[in-house]
Amino acid sequence: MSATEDPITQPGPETEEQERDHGGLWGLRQLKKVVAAAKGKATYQVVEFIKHHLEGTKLIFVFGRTGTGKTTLLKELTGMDLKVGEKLGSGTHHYEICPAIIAGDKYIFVDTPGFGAADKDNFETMKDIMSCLLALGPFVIITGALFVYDSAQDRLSQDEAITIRWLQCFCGPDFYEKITVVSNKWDQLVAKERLKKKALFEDLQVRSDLAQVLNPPGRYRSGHVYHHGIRTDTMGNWCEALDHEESIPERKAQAQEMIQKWYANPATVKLQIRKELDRGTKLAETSAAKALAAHVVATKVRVKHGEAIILGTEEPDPVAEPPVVQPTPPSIPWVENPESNTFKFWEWLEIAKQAALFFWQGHRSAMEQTAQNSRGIFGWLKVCSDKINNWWSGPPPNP
Ligand SMILES: Nc1nc2c(ncn2[C@@H]2O[C@H](COP(=O)(O)OP(=O)(O)OP(=O)(O)O)[C@@H](O)[C@H]2O)c(=O)[nH]1
Ligand SMILES: [Mg+2]
Repeated sequence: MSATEDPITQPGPETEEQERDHGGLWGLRQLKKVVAAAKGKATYQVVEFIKHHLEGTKLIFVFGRTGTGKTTLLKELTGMDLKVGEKLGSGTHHYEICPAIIAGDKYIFVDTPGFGAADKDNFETMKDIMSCLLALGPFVIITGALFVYDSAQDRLSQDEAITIRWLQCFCGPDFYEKITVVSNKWDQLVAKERLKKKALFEDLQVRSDLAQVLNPPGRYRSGHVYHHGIRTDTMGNWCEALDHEESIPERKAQAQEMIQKWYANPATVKLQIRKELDRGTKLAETSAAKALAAHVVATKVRVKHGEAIILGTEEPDPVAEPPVVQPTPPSIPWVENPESNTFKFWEWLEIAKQAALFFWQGHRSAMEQTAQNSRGIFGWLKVCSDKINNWWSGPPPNP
């Protein structure tokens, strides 16, 4: 093995603290230490390659109950030929990873399976999301989350309430402004029904678990609401719903405009879960984990001392107060063995490599052409040679 192929031991130019403020759970140095400890699994060039090609990429998570139209929305946003109505992935994780360039900026959308899936424990799903952040976090900017909601519904389901509560506790109130509630599928309703559901949805924004995100207490900035596929007049009044099969270009333009407006300039926010883990809280005892286990009717999420916490429904809301300034966290990894099998760190690092390779494909038109012919990153991989897929050392081979 040549010097340039040695496992990574050199730290980057950033200080550990700067790296940690990338928004993720840990910095590139910590990732490099883990990778270096697992000799042979990845080399300096692979990690540097990922770093180079994912630099500045904005990561956006997509949540929502099954069937709300997440995949369809990502298909419209990214131009990828994703398979609607069924899940892709490798069995163990039903994630769709969609890289895209929108107005010249690189994005990765992570379509999550969501909480409440019959075949998956919620805490396991949370660990998957943690693993995704461990592997991709040091390379990308954790930019936001979309919560997709089917407009035909009358209320949030229990699983949706859990997802929104979990999101609040996982990200913390400073991140609420990065959350967009996407109301969807308006074209499936006739005009009269649409008005009725619009009023119901407005009520939900005030009375359901969405209220804390959309109208947070104190100094916190509110999340956004985006009605997908609605044509409005210049005053913002609703005119008509755009058919999801016949008006794809207009729906795509709207969705991309929304992403540009709210996510093009991300301010890095430290995730609440990271603050909790940094001060030694066990993963299972974090507010996010508690949000998964808490009874939806008997509890609520409120903000206290700058963090989202679970309270009993009968408990009084905390008085709005300025957040406590966090002490500098110790520079320890948040978990002893992030590379152990309980976390899918290596799977996600592989995905980071694939996303980097995807962006490496060069200029935009070539990428879009590839995207049109592929079903997300997993589909795209199928069109790559084994040389690329097995590449873990030396310079990157041509795809
Ligand atoms: N009328 C209408 N149908 C839609 C819209 N978006 C999605 N659908 C349909 O709803 C069904 C589910 O869409 P998907 O995009 O697969 O939903 P999903 O949220 O990804 O579902 P899961 O992958 O199971 O979580 C499909 O039959 C879509 O064609 C929309 O805006 N309008
Ligand atoms: Mg889907």
